[in-house]
Amino acid sequence: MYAQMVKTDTKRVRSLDEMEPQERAFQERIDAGQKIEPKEWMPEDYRKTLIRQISQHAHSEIVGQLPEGNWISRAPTLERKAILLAKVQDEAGHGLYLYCAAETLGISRDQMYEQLHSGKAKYSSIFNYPTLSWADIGAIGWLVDGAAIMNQVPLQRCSYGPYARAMVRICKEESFHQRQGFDIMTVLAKGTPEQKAMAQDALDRWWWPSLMMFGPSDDASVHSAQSMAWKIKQNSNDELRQKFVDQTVPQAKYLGLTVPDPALKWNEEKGGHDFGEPDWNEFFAVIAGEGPCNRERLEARRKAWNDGAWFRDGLTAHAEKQAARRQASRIAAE
Ligand code: BYC
Repeated sequence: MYAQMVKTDTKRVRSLDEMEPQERAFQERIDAGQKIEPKEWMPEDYRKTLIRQISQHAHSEIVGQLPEGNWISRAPTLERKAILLAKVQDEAGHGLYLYCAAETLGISRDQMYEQLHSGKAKYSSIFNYPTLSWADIGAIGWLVDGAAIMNQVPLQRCSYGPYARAMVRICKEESFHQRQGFDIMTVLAKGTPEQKAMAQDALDRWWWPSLMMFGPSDDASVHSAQSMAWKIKQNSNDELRQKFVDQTVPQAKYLGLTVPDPALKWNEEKGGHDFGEPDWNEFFAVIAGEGPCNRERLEARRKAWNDGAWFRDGLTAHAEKQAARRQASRIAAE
């Protein structure tokens, strides 16, 4: 099944000599490390790639609120509840910065929501898994935010200015999120045998989906080569996955937890870990809408959109009234 799902239309990246003068000048600016700003000329495919990636990223932040929001009312202490509430609110903020960055490319917020609600736009595979215990909130902060940071720190150097700048604040907040997750895991892992078992169970269930966050392996990645040539992506999916494993394995050791991968082994020669292959059949099923929670997540987003219609209508009516009043007083003053 996996082989069938791998798209074969990977585009070959064209050399400077094969480009028209305008595109060549654009590529030379990218190669020189210059930022591209909204009103400047850009190839249509560059614009489309950015809209796809940034809007998917924004949707991930918004849908990502759901599995964690599930535990706000059941957090074990008032302090944990306040911290989780703040984290979930941060995710909404990240979504907003990213939607704003995507809007500078000529797509409207409503169009992006429509693409999410119709199932046309993707969001991160990771949020299609359920949060079954409090330890899952620790595992999400530690592993999911940890993977997000690994992926997003290089995005601060993305060639498109508004995306790169949005990522600066997002990365700072993600670091706090990762620390709070690791703190939850530390308390559980050093707690009673039952608490430690909860932490291990969460690691067992979130490890492989976290590795899948980096996307398919490099040979199956359709967009990487062109996105790297445009410096939208700085690293390949496999490079970042390797860095994540190397960073996280010592943290699991510190916690006294076992990474659920029998193939995991330090490789002295390469200076990194060897590790097993994620189940790519599962990954492609999840991104095709067949994960454990896909339907529930989309249904929750559609419901939120429909429930908020009266509020959006009210805001629009208010803005129109204000504009009409301003117009009337301008005419009266003339
Ligand atoms: N999930 O050619 P490839 C967060 C799709 S939120 C779903 O390698 P690309 C957080 C890919 O879109 C984390 N789909 O693609 C929030 C493409 O399909 P289409 C979100 C995936 O774009 C709240 C196809 O597979 N982070 O951190 O070069 C709380 C082929 O892939 C996934 C971002 O969005 C996936 N995991 O590379 C806590 C970061 N992987 O579009 C945390 C920005 C691949 O052709 N995005 N696909 O239909 C990226 O860096 C890149 O888009 C990816 C994929 C590395 C994800």
